[in-house]
Amino acid sequence: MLNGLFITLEGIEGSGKTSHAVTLAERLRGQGRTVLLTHEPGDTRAGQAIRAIFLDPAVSLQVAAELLLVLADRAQHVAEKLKPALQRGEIVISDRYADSTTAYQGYGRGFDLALIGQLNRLATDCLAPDLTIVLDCPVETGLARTRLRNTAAQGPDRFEGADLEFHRRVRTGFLNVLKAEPRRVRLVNSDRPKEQVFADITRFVDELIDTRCR
Ligand code: Z5A
Repeated sequence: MLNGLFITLEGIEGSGKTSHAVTLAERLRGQGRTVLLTHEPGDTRAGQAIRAIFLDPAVSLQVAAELLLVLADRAQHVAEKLKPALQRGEIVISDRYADSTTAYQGYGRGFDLALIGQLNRLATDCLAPDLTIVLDCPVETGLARTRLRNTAAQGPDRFEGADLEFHRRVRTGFLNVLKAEPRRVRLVNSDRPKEQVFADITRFVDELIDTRCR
């Protein structure tokens, strides 16, 4: 039995998922709640090895191989981290999850969406988030933010190096996920100051907690 709450943050690169996931976890912990802050790909031992191959632009990957790698990471993540934390009654915040596969490998790479849906059900063992927040901004804004960060650290990964059209298709993918599941998925405009973005995120999370704790 899963007693916890499962929240995912999704969106294009540089939309602010990681920053806001950290701030959200801090806020909830400050309220005395137990929170697992996690991410995909790469938050298990197997996942770290998968992530290294998955993101390395020097490693040539067929689209099917890219898809199967990220699904393998997810299957391990669900079994090792997500389900145990939810069974313990914790709040789980995952920086990316199954909707990223729909957006990147489906809309971005053009892989069959129905098949991705089936494979996602296999990889997740049918574990769906209680709430998904899609942080949305123009791709130019998101990529400019990540480029700023990359110059100081390292070069672009497999996805950051893709062309603008790819990133636009990914953004459309996330917006279509929202249209398909408006009860689970909420949109937040992240092309605004961080404080305003975070205020919207907390409103949706507080609504979820209020509904569940009633
Ligand atoms: N991928 C996939 O293809 N299929 C899948 O199923 C899954 C993933 C699960 C993982 O990369 C890659 O894997 C990802 C998709 C693919 N593509 N790429 N690259 P990752 O984990 O390394 O990175 P990411 O998930 O794309 O996140 P990111 O690039 O770190 O972006 P972010 O988390 O959305 O943004 P951030 O780190 O919070 O912010 C980036 C910078 O912008 C940072 O300096 C912030 O301080 C700044 N920022 C954030 N918000 C604002 C606002 N509102 N104003 C100004 N500045 C801001």
